[in-house]
Amino acid sequence: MTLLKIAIQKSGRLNEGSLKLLKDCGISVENGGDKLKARANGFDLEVVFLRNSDIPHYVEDGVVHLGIVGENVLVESDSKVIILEKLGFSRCRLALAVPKEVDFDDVNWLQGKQIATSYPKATDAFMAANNVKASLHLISGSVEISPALGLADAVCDLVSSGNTLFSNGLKEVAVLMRSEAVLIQGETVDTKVKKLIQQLQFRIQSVLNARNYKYVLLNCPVDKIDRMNAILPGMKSPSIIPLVDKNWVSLHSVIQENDFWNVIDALKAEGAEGILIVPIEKMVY
Ligand code: PRT
Repeated sequence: MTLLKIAIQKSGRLNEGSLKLLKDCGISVENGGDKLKARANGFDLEVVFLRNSDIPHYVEDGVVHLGIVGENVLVESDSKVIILEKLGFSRCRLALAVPKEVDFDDVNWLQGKQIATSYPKATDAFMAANNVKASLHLISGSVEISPALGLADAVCDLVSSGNTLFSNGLKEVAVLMRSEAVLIQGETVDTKVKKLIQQLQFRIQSVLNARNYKYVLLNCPVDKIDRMNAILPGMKSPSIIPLVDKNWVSLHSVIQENDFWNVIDALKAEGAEGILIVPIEKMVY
């Protein structure tokens, strides 16, 4: 029997989101103690627990077929892997920050300065693209403290809420890249493994689609159906359910999460009533 092997982060910011994604795909995994690997239930899958930064190498070498990593890690790694899906969790940005009292007009301020970072390749590429000559101070953790210690003039680090920068008296002045968890695959996989990857990817896509959409039910006057239809994007077009009151119908459709409030406001303005919003568990095209 062919067993698909996937590497996920052993502990850290990606671990919970990776296990939750698998769970939503109907795949449960025991994530206990010092276990380095576990056989999953619900799919022919073995899960290997590794460090985020090591996962691209294991995928490239074919030790595992798939991996879930932070996209930013791929920039720093030389591994040849393919991104199959962006997974929508562990979102962050790699940003340049300087002490808040600095009068930072543009990147030329960095000429001849020291930048502390754990992400040398992305930082070097940014400086080269902007014709800036600065020296890098490579630090593996607590990068944000280095300007206060006199070790660097600026930092280049991952930011999500921005609280760490703020509490270290720094301000964000440029975004080098945006990152989220991604599903990666090696460049070559055999046919049987490819089939399993496609099955798993199909499940993942159904889960991600569902996370991006909400199911909406509303009542509207019959003479407003066309107006509502123009507002509701839906998958094809809304379903119409007759009501006991012949002058009204119930419309059912789906709305994309990022457009949600605009659509609801427009529906209300056109006279929609009794609007119900329901989460979707899976969405299969
Ligand atoms: O040890 P291992 O190699 O497994 O993991 P790792 O060193 O990559 O560490 P981990 O678990 O911290 O991060 C895993 C991945 O999560 C990263 O590669 C990113 O893709 C993603 N991610 C998302 C983040 C953050 N958000 C984040 N905020 N990684 C790190 N941070 C740190 C950042 O370095 C800074 O120190 O959080 C601090 C800033 O957070 P805010 O919220 O104060 O802005």
